[in-house]
Order: sequence, then structure tokens, then C-alpha cells
Amino acid sequence: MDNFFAADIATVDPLISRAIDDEVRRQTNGLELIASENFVSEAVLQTMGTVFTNKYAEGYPAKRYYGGCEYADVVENAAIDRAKEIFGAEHANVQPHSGAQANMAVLMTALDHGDTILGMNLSHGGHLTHGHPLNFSGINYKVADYGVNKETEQIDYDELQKKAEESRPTLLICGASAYPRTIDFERIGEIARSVGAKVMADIAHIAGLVATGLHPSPVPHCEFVTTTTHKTLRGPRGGLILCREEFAADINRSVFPGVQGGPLVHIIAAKAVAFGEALRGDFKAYQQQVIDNAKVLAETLAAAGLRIVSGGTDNHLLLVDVFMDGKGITGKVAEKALDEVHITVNKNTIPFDTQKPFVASGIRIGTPALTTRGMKTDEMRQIGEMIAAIIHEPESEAVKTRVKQGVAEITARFPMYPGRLKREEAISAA
Ligand code: DSN
Repeated sequence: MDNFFAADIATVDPLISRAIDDEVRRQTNGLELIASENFVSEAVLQTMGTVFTNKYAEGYPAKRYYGGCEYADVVENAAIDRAKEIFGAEHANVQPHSGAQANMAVLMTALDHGDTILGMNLSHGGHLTHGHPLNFSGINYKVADYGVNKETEQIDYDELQKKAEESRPTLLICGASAYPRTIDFERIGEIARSVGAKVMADIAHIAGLVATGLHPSPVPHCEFVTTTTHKTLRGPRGGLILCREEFAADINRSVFPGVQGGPLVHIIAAKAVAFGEALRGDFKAYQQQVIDNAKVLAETLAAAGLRIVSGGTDNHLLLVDVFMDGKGITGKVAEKALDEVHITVNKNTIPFDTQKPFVASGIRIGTPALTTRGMKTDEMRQIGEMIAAIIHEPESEAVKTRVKQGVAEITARFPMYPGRLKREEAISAA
């Protein structure tokens, strides 16, 4: 093929090029409030699209099953060293393709088939890989679960102690995907030790806060810590495992050859770049703004008459009870109504929900992505008022028109990814 190594995607594949441009426009022109999403830097984006995608590098630095890995070693060593420095960990494995695969490798390391895990219930904020019956974690292991207190909607550590004594787990799993409060990893470590269990802390959501000391670290209290790299940590889509040196060889073996083959070297390179960004001084200011923005958003929504689960937030996300025992609308309706005005959130069950997960009584809202765009508390107040207006009157065309204008006005003030609209540039250059 002519120009195989030179032709631009806009020329080679107009369909996919158009979809990429449309996605750039969607992300730019909307308010992205999904708590698990973020916007990576141009440097991280560029690194993902490099020739490292061509390289097989099964094994680990200096111990590969393929030749030609000298530069793969450079990027993997950099990613490992930076991850260890960020979190103060003894060992890091940067190869997991995702958070789920990081968790799978830890479970494979810590457990024998049929052992018991004690994990947080998904409907109380946990994660599929913490013991859901349809997930490998619920299929291969016996599962006991814990949740939040019905009154406080926060983890009840006395109850967790009781559950641990009853179920005698081999592995206690903590960390959550929809929990707005600080997690007491020290207490969880004590509970686990009192029943002879090990602990895995899945900090996928709060990794950026932990990295900057704005959330207590699980590293001193838990044998294994896993995270994704693309949420508050603001790196490429992927996973990471941290552990003590004594488990390093077992963890490495569980990742490769246990659950994965060749690592994604281009993604590991992008992880290294993102970890480098996380080590810079301005990353802490960013994470503090994420928290400040979430607090103001929660206060604004509460002032507008919506119920905030647990009464507030300590981190980057909030859960909003939009159903309010039938007085409001379901999470499903709220998600769709907000989508129509270019505000993106996800429906989410709230603790003790009466609705099915696909309908849900709540929505989950997070501030990492909009904070990356530079938005601060003034914008959060404006956005909170717009969200509340839509939830109170989801059918009103007048409200929708007004909110769409508000979204367009805010997003125009915070541009992102200049020069990323490839197809239109190619057309105008032709
Ligand atoms: N899907 C992620 C989230 O949205 O929190 C968890 O894996």
C-alpha cells in the first residue's frame, strides 16, 4: 500500500476518523462528570500512539522472552520506579491491562480456589471484582460481604469486624467504586489481622488523592494495593499492583504468565509519563481542587433540595439520591435527561436501593475530569444549579434550552485538545 507508514487516519479510514473527531467534540462540548473518567494530557495521549504498540515484551525488564526489549525495559523500569516513589511501595507491577486484571492477579496470589473473600457489596459501593456472583471473584471463591450502615450510609467498622469474625476470610477486600467517604485503611488492616486475613485495597477511584496525601494511604496497612491508572490518577486506561517485597515474585508470576501474556508497552510508557506528571508539585493542587469542587457541587445540589447519600463527600465523588422515596425521578431518567443537555453522569444504586441496578435511585457524580479542564468552585455552583433544574423538571423544554446554553457557555471557556480534530484539518488542507 502506498504511504503505509505516512498516511493520516483521515485519509486511510474516514469512518473511524470521523468517530474520533466526533468524540473529541463530544468531550469538549459537554460537561463530563462520570466519577471514574478523566482527561489525560496531550503527552500521555501521544505516548499511547507510539511504535511501542508493535513490540512484544513478555517477561519483565532484563528477563524477557523476546529480543529487542532494551527500550521497553527503559519505559517499564521508569514506570515501576515512579509508581513506587508516588505511593511509597516496595514493589510495583505496571503490566495489568486493567483494574479487573490487577485484582484477578492479586486474588490468584493470595487465595486458593474455594477460599473465602470478604468484600464490599456492589450495591453499597463495592466493585464487581470484589466478589460479585457473576464475576470470576464470585465464581471461584466463597464470598461474604459487608456494606454501609443504614443510618449513616458509611462503612460500619464494628459490623465489618463482626462479619470478619463470622466469615474468617483469607482475603479482606476494601476500596470502592461509589463510596464518597474516607476509608479507614488502618482500621481495616487491624480487623484483617485479628482474623488472620490478608488485605487487598482497591484504590482505583481515589489513587490520585492517595498519591498526594489527601486520602490516607493503604500501603502501610495492606499486603496488596491495586488501582486503575486512568481515574483520579489521570493516566492511560490500565492497571497497577503495589505490594510488599515478600509478595513481589508471586505477584509478578500471577500477572505474567498467570493472567496475561504480552504487556502493552505503549500503555506502560504512557503510565510512566502520567506517573511523572503525578510526581510534579502541581498534581497535589489539582487533587485538592477535585475535592473542593466535589464538596461545592454536593452543597449546591443539597441546597437545591436533592438528597446527598451519607450527607456529603470527602473525596472526588458524590452519590445523589434523585428518587427520594418516589418524590423525584429514577437514576435512569436523570441520566438520560442530563445526557440530552450534554451533562454526562451515570445512574447508580444507592445503599439499600429499592430500584434494580439498571434503573437505580441515584446518580454518581465526580469532578476529576472537569477539574482537569480548569473548572473551579464557581463553575461547580453553576453546574450544580443546572443539574438540579433538570432533575426537578426533566420534561421542561424551557429548562433544557436554558441549561444547554449554560453548558455551551461554560465549556467554551475551558478549551481542550487543540489540534486534535484530524479530519477537518485534513479536508481544509486538501
Ligand atoms: N467502571 C468503573 C467505575 O465507573 O467506577 C469501575 O471499574
